[in-house]
Amino acid sequence: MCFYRQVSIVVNTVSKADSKINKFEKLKAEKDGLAVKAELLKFAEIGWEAVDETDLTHRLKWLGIFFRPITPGKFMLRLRVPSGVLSSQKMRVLAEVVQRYGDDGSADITTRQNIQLRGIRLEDIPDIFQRFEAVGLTSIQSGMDNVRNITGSPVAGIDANELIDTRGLVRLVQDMITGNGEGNADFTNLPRKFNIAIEGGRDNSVHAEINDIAFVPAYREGRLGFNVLVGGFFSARRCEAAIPLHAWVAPNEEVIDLCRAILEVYRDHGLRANRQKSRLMWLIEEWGMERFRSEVEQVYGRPLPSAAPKDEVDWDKRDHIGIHSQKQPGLYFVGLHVPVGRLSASTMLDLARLAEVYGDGELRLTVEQNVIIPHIPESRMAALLKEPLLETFSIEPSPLVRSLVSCTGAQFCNFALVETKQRALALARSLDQTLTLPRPVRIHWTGCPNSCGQPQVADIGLMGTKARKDGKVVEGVDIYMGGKVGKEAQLGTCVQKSVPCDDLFAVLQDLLSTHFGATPKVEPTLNGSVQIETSG
Ligand code: SRM
Ligand code: SF4
Repeated sequence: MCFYRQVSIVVNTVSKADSKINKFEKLKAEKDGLAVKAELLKFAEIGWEAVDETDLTHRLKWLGIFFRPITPGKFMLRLRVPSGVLSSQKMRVLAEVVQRYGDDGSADITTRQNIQLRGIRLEDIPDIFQRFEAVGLTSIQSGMDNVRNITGSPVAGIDANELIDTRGLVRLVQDMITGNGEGNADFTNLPRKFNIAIEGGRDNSVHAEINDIAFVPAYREGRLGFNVLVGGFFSARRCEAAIPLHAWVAPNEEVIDLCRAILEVYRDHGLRANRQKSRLMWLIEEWGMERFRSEVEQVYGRPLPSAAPKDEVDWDKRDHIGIHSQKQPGLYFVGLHVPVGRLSASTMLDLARLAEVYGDGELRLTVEQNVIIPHIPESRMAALLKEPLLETFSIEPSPLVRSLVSCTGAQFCNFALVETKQRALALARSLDQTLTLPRPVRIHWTGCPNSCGQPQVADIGLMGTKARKDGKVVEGVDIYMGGKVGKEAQLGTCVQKSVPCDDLFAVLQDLLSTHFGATPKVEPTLNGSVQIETSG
């Protein structure tokens, strides 16, 4: 498999459903995004400043290469990590890639249990891609109008209570969509981005319902397979949970065929005039579910069995932090908390080492931006727990830090209206110092209404916006509440608008006390009396 192999580019026909097309449709029609694959060596030679602007800022995203206007010349590279499963060998390669950029090099675990590298220089990409290929890593089709990293339970294959081990299926669906990582021009011109989740556990640990296609485990006539949901998405304009396709598929090639059929229907008929109305749900609504299902069935080439009467998602969601026994007797998985998903070269190298020394060399990423080390024998546990990395990536973080999720925010993302990661962490730590919580409260930060940090699935979601304070425009948030995950999942809604970030400590203290039973921490003083901590 040579990365520089020329792929045949098919410019897909623009939807017949609407004649007007937007500027993104034009740029795709002029030249398919995947075409830049054959030009990488040239780009590396001429330098990013000389690359055609549309190639630089848009088409390179088809290869997972993101120009960052905030740090010009230092690119972000978005991988694909199906089900979040990563070998230590792959982690080491990723670490070595960012290591060469010193302080500019870092990585983030994303809300799609994926990895993004930072500080990357365009001139290094051909070499980086060769190193990726050698260990089976790919970043292909991970941005723009492509299918994003496909999520699955992070404890697939090791969870004693799992129903279906979805790792193989997730991998096969990725291979189908990406042409085994080489690039597949059949699916490089979708009307918009597209998300797929295949859940095999009882707790819906990947928020399947917020994906364009979601497979959730369900028994039909005594046979275990998946009920299928479609059309879930978040966008600045609108957020919807996925709705039933009224179909059931067996956990085999039917999943791959159905994904292909839905993608083809979406590619050929999805709405392309208005980018704010291009996600799959808009097509489903325009057609109605009956027609959508029947069009999918035609491409699928056989009748789709009706859905099972109920699905098997009947647990509350778990966060996987801490020590858990595996279904394999005598083995454990340990969930390490990675504060807001941020990794450095040295922590990545350390993770790779720990996976090899204590486990079998495997790592798993979660949509909460954390890491799991599986396959640890009981006899190795005590030594693992003494490793210095566990002081940074704790197995028992304080309650609010534990459940914290944050999107990239203003440090690297030019859509951001606020800085997120550092602020999120500082605030959660301060609140943890002053409050006692009877149960974990999941706080998700997202820097703008695009909702990459999924504030709508959180107990408390904070979405960056502009606010006013003392007559000045300042960084602020809209506050979401009521997001429920796992069984009976539901999306949270906005309860308070434009709260200045500087006021958030007090506002969150109040929300946590009123809605989540938080009480002030009582600190003993030197003279033996008690004092109540009220600020942090
Ligand atoms: Fe996202 C665009 C980061 C998950 C909805 N997202 C972006 C861009 C590419 C914008 C840009 O070019 O700067 C951000 C890159 C910033 C950077 O430098 O990191 C970005 N999105 C992320 C990540 C890294 C957030 C994180 O910190 O984890 C996540 C990467 C996932 C991955 O591995 O592929 C990420 N983005 C999501 C999710 C959550 C999910 O998939 O579960 C959503 C909402 C769900 C959905 O898409 O339905 C999400 N991102 C968006 C949108 C709004 C899409 C829409 O239909 O309008 C945009 C803007 C766009 O596509 O036009 C966007
Ligand atoms: Fe950027 Fe907005 Fe997504 Fe955060 S939510 S990563 S600020 S696009």
